[in-house]
Amino acid sequence: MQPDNAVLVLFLSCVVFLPPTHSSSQADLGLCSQVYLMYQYCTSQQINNIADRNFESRRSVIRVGKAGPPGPQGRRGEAAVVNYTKIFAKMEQKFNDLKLEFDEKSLMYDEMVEQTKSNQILIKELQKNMIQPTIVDCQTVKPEYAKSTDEKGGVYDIFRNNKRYEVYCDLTTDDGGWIMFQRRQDGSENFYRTWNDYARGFGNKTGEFWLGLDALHALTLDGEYELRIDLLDKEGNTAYAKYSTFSVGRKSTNYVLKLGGYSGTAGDSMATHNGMPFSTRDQDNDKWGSHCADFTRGGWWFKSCMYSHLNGNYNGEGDTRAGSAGLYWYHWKGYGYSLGGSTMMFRKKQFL
Ligand SMILES: [Ca+2]
Repeated sequence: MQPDNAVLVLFLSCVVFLPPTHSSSQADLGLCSQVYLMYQYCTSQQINNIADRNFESRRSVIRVGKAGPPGPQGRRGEAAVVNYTKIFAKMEQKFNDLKLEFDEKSLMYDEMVEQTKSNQILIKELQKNMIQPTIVDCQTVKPEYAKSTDEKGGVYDIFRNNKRYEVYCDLTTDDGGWIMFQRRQDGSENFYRTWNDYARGFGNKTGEFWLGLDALHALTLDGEYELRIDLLDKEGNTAYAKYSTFSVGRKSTNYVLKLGGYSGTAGDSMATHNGMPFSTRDQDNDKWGSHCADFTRGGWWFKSCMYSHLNGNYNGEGDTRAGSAGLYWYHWKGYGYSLGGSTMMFRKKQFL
């Protein structure tokens, strides 16, 4: 039995069972009154104990009045109820602040990643620019620096005396390392050109082209070079001529040709041209009374006039007629046959 219930039983007992004598009844009723007050006190204490465990319910509880003992005093300046709404608001604000900070940091991270990528590209460019000037010919080119490639080689920049030359490198034929300076294959390029054109070069390095007499002189000036000429007829047959020495003189010599030491399968149709200056449609330096370059429609080291001429007119497919202006290599096909293609290239001699 709960204490407050025990007090209630005591109160009821004192009212029912006490003898109703006048002298003693008032004193007994006063006792009952005190017992009743004890019951009220116990009841109020029980209610307050429950309220202490629940702040919200505590607010709706009717507190004991002046008759009961005073309840616990709250702290000054603070609400009796915990303000969860305010706490949530502060937490939300803090969360938003952290999210903002995180977004800013993420943006900084992204910018750093982009900057790192740019720096890596810059470093590669710097390394390339530092390494490239040491590449002086097609024997030292690095595949990663190719501007374009095909099954035999590719287009590269090489450097000689601090000057850049864009060349096609044949990296396959006869152990590779060749700087190509002439290619004929389809008649797509006009070779009946002026002195300045032949001096500077023309055409497309991946197709038909002439590298240029200025470049030929600069690139064969120092050291010893060998020359290789590959020929293709209209039936798909090939032949080659190789010379163990090769150089082209300066402009003041009209780019005089020096070569010797023939070997190969095509026959030596260049020996006649050794020591001859270059001639073009607008500059006659040949030994003939007339104008070989004009007569044969192309620039060459003409004498009077030629046993070979690979810069003449290119006939269409299957057309081998030469006339006066075909692609000649006399010691392979004679004067009556115009070839289907040619390449001319040189490389520094290797001394083992
Ligand atoms: Ca002449």
